[in-house]
Amino acid sequence: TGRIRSTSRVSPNEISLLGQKYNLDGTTNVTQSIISKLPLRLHNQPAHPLGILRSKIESHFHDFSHLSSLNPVVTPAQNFDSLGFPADHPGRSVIDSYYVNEDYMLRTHTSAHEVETFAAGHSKWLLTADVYRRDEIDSSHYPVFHQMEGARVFKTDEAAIEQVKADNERLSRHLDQSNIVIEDIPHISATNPAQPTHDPAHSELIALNLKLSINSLLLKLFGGGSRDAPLQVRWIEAYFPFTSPSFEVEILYQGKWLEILGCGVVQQLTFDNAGIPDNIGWAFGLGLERIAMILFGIPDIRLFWSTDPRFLSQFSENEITTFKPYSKYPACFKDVSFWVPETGLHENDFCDLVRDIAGDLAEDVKMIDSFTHPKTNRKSVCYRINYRSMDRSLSNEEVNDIQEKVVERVKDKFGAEIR
Ligand code: FA5
Ligand code: MG
Repeated sequence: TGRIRSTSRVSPNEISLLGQKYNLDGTTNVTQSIISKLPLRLHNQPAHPLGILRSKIESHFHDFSHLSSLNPVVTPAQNFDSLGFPADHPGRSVIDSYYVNEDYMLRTHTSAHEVETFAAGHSKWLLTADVYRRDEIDSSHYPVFHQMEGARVFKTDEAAIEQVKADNERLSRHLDQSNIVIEDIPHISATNPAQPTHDPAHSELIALNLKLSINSLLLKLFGGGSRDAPLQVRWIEAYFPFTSPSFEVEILYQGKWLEILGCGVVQQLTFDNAGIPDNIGWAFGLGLERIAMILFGIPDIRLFWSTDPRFLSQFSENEITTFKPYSKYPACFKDVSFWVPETGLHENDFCDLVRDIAGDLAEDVKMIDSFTHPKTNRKSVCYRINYRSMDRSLSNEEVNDIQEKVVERVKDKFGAEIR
């Protein structure tokens, strides 16, 4: 199927990731450009926007355990099964996730570490990590991004429940005094139910504790606004296999609602798998890039990976400052049209191929045309690739060279016929 195309093979059948060797097989779809990101851990750089944001969130949840640097190579059991994902969940496919081989993959979310973190005895914790998803190419999508998982567990005895109530009152008082407008939904409902093993009243208290904790974090990050322009937060019903009830949170930014995180009341299965069945609690997972792009005014997600001093020198530890864009270098558009092979060629496969060859020089990939021949039933597509460096001017020869390689690879790896 042409899925094995890593160039960092130690030997034809082996690959080394963070010092550990793995066998390759028919499932392997990690590319060299992805592998090169594994050691970078941007969230550990204190003067990088992602590191600054991470510290800011950690200082808000100052009495939580602050964890990071866990190995991104996990088992599908950790990433999916331990959290109750169904066997046929689309996220498991090689279309959406990066596999090292049949038995190992790159985590697609920080929730992959929930069970082990609860099992280690942490009852209030934050965990920051790089996560990997096969995706399209544009200014807000990158196949590696950073998430922060946060969770809190409570015992279910009377005294513990009283503590949740007290904590809820304390958090409510703080929020009542702030310029924040919250569009709320019921904590539990017929379509977003409490779990069968939970006392619905307990589930409501935990969901409220979650909402108050998140709302106060957002207030800390985005400020209270003014009386005329308060921070606007919206809670939406969501679905995750590993929480119920589940929510997504959006904030209003420049006239648009922007998804910040997913969260909910942790499924009993997670606690059972962690060996702490007699607990109830909440968890959230937020995307650091999304928030950092707003807070620092960073216009393109590729900039987080820049080592250009004109980018990095603009930031310092513990300070949220507005990014001043330096002049953009010219863009160069190249089109490629081909007949899609009978075995198919997913857009994610094409984007990965482009990234593997062009790296961060590919700013945007768009399908600009697609049609099916009425007689032969063959499908033809045309992709437009926008090449642009963030650090320098690209020469015509260089771009032509890259484009030629892309065309060759589409032919060789996928057997596509160029038009
Ligand atoms: C999750 O990943 C869940 N694990 C979150 C969760 C944790 C739910 C704990 C319940 C309990 P989701 O795929 O929606 O959910 O991603 C969570 C957040 O990551 C999003 O809200 C967004 O902020 C960020 N995110 C998702 N995809 C991308 C992307 N391609 N680029 C940048 N940020 C992204
Ligand atoms: Mg989502």
